[in-house]
Formats: sequence, structure tokens, C-alpha cells
Amino acid sequence: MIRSTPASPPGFGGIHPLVDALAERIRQCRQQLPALEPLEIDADLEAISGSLDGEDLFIRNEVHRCRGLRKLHLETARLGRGLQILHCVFFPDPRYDLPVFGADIVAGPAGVSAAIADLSPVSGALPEGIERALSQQLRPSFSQPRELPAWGSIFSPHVLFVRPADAGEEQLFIEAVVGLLQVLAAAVSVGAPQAIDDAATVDRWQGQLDYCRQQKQNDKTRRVLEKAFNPAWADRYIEDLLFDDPPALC
Ligand code: BLA
Repeated sequence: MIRSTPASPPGFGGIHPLVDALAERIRQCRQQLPALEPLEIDADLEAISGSLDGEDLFIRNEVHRCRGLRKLHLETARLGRGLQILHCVFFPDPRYDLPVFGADIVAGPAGVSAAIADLSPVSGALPEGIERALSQQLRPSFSQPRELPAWGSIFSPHVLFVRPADAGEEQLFIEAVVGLLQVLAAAVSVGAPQAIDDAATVDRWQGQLDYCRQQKQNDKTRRVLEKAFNPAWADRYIEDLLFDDPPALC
């Protein structure tokens, strides 16, 4: 089992304060969701530890579901060469008109290189209520915005992809993620399921499958996992846990 690690500066065997603080805020938001329950995952995927080139390496996975969301996955990891990661995806139940929530932080010894968060559409555009709520939120400004790769066409026009320059911008990023989760939670609380064979459900299922396929084109994730573990392990991890296809509608 992995011990929980207190926040500490990067490079001291701990976890970057932004990774730790965001994980904690996501857990608080998660707790407010209706009918939240933990999902079983294979014990060998829940807490993974090892060492690479003499460095501690760990992955901690938490997986839940709630009404409206089929899988809420939060991962915090330290993967060698001081690389620390927060990876979080909330996958909707396709019967509900809800987007995918995704967030990723990549921090190295030189600081956070990537912080991304989005509510991503699974049927062309975001549900109207969500689009309206996001358009009304103040868009924080960051000094170092980043450009999305080609596979990033899955993200919404509201996507935030930045390299936070200092602790102030890290805090802005956390608040922006909490804002997204509040918008999602409001939509979850009023959402009602449509039939499993409704054309809209099928369309959203297909959209979620496309989301997973596009995410799997991110070679950077695969490369890091292959190096820390091995190619077969990385493949299973990506296919079964990070971006598994939504279960067949039946
Ligand atoms: C980039 N993701 C990266 C990078 C690494 C990882 C090393 C490069 C850092 C950089 O460009 O500064 C690695 N991310 C991981 C690993 C895991 C992970 C190993 O989550 C998991 C174990 N990625 C996601 C999700 C999103 C995402 C959910 O998993 C968005 C919602 C986005 N990561 C994302 C994007 C990039 C990135 C857009 C930049 C890719 C690029 O510029 O080519």
C-alpha cells in the first residue's frame, strides 16, 4: 500500500504542492455528487509502487461512480526523473446529457509544464446549460498559455491549457477547475436519464468513444508509462484504466 504523502516542494520525494492541492479540491467536489460510491479496481492497479533509476515511483488511483457519471477517476503519480502527475477524468453515463470532465497536471523538477482542464463535449457541442454557465464565468488570464496538439480537437472552446508561472497562477488554475466542477455538479443534480436506445444516448456513447480514442493519441503519456514500467504494462494501463472504451449500451 502507498502511504499518503504530505505536500512538499518538488524534488524531495514528495508530490508537487499544485498536484496535492488540486487533488484535495477535486476530492471535496467529488464528495458533493449524488449517490457517490467507490468502484472496485484491480488491486494491482490501485496503488503501484516501485523505483526507477533509484528514484521512488508510485501511482495512486481512486475510482468512483455517481448518478450521471459512470466513472470518476483520479490519479496522482510520481514517475521517475521527478515527474509528478495529476490525471483526472469524470466520464458521463451516456444516458445523461453531460460532458466529460478532464484535468491533467504535469510537473517536473523545473516546475509545472502543463496544466489543462476542460468540460469536453461528447455530441458536437456542449449541452446548452453548461455552455451558458461557462460563457458567464470570468476567464482567468495566464501569462503562459499553451497550444493544443492536433488530437486536442476533442476539447471545448473553454479549455484551459497553460504553464502556470507562479504560485498565484497555480491558485488561479485550481479555482478555475473548481468552477468547472461546480458547473458539472449543477448539471448532474438536475440531469435525468434518457433511454438506453435513444438516438441521443447512442450519439453521446459514440462521442465518448471518440474522446477516449483521441486521448490515446497522446504519445507523451504512453512514453512516460513505458519508460517507468514497460510497453505491455503501459498498454494495459491506458486501455483498461485511463481511457477504457465506454461499456456497450445494453
Ligand atoms: C501532456 N502528459 C503530457 C506530458 C506528459 C504527460 C509527460 C508532456 C508534458 C508537457 O507537454 O509539458 C504524461 N499524463 C501523463 C501521464 C499520465 C497523464 C503519464 O495523465 C497518466 C498516468 N492528458 C490526460 C488528460 C488530459 C490530458 C485527462 O490524461 C486532458 C484533459 C492532456 N497532457 C494533455 C495535453 C498535453 C499533455 C493536452 C500536451 C500534449 C502536447 O503538447 O503534445
